[in-house]
Amino acid sequence: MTARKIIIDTDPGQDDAVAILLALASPENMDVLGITCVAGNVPLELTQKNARIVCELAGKTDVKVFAGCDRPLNRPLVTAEHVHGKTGLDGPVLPDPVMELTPGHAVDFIIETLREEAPGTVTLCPLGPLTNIASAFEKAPDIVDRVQEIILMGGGYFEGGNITPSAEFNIYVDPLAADTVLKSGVPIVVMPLDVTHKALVTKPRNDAFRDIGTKVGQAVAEMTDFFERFDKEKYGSDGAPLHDPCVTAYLIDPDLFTGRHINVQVETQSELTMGATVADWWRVTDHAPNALFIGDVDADGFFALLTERLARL
Ligand SMILES: [Ca+2]
Repeated sequence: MTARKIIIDTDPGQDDAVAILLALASPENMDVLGITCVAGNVPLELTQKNARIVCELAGKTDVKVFAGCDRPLNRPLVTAEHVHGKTGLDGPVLPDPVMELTPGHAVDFIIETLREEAPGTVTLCPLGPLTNIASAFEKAPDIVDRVQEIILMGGGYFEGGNITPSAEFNIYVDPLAADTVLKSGVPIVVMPLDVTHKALVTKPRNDAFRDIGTKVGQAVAEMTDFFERFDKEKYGSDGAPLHDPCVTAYLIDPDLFTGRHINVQVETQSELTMGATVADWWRVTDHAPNALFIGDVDADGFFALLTERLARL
């Protein structure tokens, strides 16, 4: 199997950081063409900086990191410092990045890359609001058919929402962008809260990160420690869900996950349910499937993979 060419579109975020580290630790599975940053968990100024901090933590300073959209398509930006801390990457003390942003706009990088690479060979991995991806599709409709697959973290159905009662954060921040992506016709895999809430960082799993005994293992343990404080209080669960790494883990071992090919649509009108992902899990309509909506994960297998790969960095 050859490594899949991917673009990681992200708003780091501790769980984004772990997803990026997993990708950078797995060159046989993923060739990271670039990391494109978007406003989400924290403003763009911080997400683009955090992405570079994470690359430096991994010792991969040659990765291209681009800044992208600083606000959603048609709504004011909503951020999540209450979860991720003021910097977005609270927890470990990590140095400011020395590596610089790659010149150019993230949206243009996505467009140019899809035009340059052979059709059907580039996979997009959005880990935040879908503003950059939707903007690229709108600016250059010719690239849509050239995308191999989109594997995204976002949405929720049985688990409801985590920013409003009915909406998951990434989709809520830019519902119009999510709508554009889900209607694009590109093959899509969705990692909703329904699956990420099963990928919980329990104490033994957190200890396993720390026991790797490296700078990366220590930093990951401290990041998950940080946002566990919030999630335990909120959900009373055993630990915090590690949302975004589900995306990059899927590229390594899709058999860890199970889901259904179904129709998924986004609410873009109602303020009450704005950003809700209406998933036809029970196939009660004849709306054509547009996504593989993941519902379950082999959590022990997922954390074993994560720990093994992070130990490489
Ligand atoms: Ca994220």
